[in-house]
Amino acid sequence: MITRITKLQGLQILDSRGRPTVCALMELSDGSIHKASVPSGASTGAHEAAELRDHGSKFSEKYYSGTSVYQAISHINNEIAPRLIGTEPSTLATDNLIVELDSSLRHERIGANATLAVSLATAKACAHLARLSLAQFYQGAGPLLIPMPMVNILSGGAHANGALDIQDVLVLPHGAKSFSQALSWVVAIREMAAKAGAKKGFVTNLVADEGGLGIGFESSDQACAFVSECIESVGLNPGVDVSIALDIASTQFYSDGSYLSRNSGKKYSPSQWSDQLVELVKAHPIISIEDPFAEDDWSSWNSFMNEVPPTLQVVGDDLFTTNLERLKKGIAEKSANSILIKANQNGLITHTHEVIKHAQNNGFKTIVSARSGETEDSWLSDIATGWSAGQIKVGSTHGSDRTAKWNRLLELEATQECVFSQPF
Ligand code: 2PG
Ligand code: MG
Repeated sequence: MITRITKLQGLQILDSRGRPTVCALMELSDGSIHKASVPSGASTGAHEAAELRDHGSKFSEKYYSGTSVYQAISHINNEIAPRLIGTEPSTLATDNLIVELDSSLRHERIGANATLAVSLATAKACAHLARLSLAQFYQGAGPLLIPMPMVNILSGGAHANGALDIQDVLVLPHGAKSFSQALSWVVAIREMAAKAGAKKGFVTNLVADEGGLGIGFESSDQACAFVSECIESVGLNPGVDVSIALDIASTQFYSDGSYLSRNSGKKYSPSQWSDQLVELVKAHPIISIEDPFAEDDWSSWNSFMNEVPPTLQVVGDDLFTTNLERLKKGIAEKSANSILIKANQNGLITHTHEVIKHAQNNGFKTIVSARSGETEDSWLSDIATGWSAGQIKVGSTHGSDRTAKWNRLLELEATQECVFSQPF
């Protein structure tokens, strides 16, 4: 007997920053219900799919300062649901329908928050019908590849009120033999950072959006040296067991062709900024650097790639915005060697899957990433695993919006046949 969609409902819920976001509930004729919630960014790229918020519309809810998502929800309930009810769940059919209803690349009219919620709820319903977890549904036969965690220790930029120019100082525990061991190392480093930071007189009991410490170091150099010390203080070897990853998120401080450092108070031309970063990478055990240049400063990306060792992971986040055309340009121009994959930058799960496959087929490393505004939903861990991403970035180890993802990976590792990714 064919199982059909009997109900699809959008609703407004809250994300980890206390802002409204979209959740979709899909009910099937076998009585099962599949729920998916979408995240939201702060350092968003100009080329991302467009979230629909109610600012200035008749839907706008005063106490949410225009950030409510009632229009997006009404699009789910009044436009998408009537077309999907009675059909068999299929991710391709759902995503094709959405494209038919809103052909704009950024899903401006329906809202990428609405489109992704429905797309993901459909994927969960399909996995259920196949009697598989979402990870296995995408993986097919064979052991699951549990991704290497990239974990936030220090936060700056838009996530911590500009405590540091750069947005994140993260760690990659690439010497670990299992995901659970990797996570235990990172928890120890995060605890050590709080203790050592307090000893140096910093306030460390306030955490940033993603659970990292918003310590106001004077420079990126100081912040990297501090994280290296913390790695050593817990008995691990920087550069061997655990290395540093940076998310510069430089679009945030790029203006009129220059990079403006709040830390140094200086203005850098792209080539001076590149020199700064090359020095930083040389001085510390850094193996990954994300968004070193602004989202449309393409030529600087390519020059930087020629300057740094090929072993350095150079990651495009705002540069690519999980968009196939931008990725193709980046591959052709040798702008980067890795891509951050965020489903809500794209808006549809099948299209996001195409982007990651294209990146992998072209030798790029891939990192599936959460957003700074998250929910307790853990689909991210399943898709990172099922799509063999190799790496996952979720923020820090604090906050149940973050631990939901880590805990889901611990569960997969403990209960399924798995191998732990070794991308470095
Ligand atoms: C990023 C993300 C996650 P946001 O820049 O990589 O850290 O931040 O969700 O604010 O874009
Ligand atoms: Mg980023």
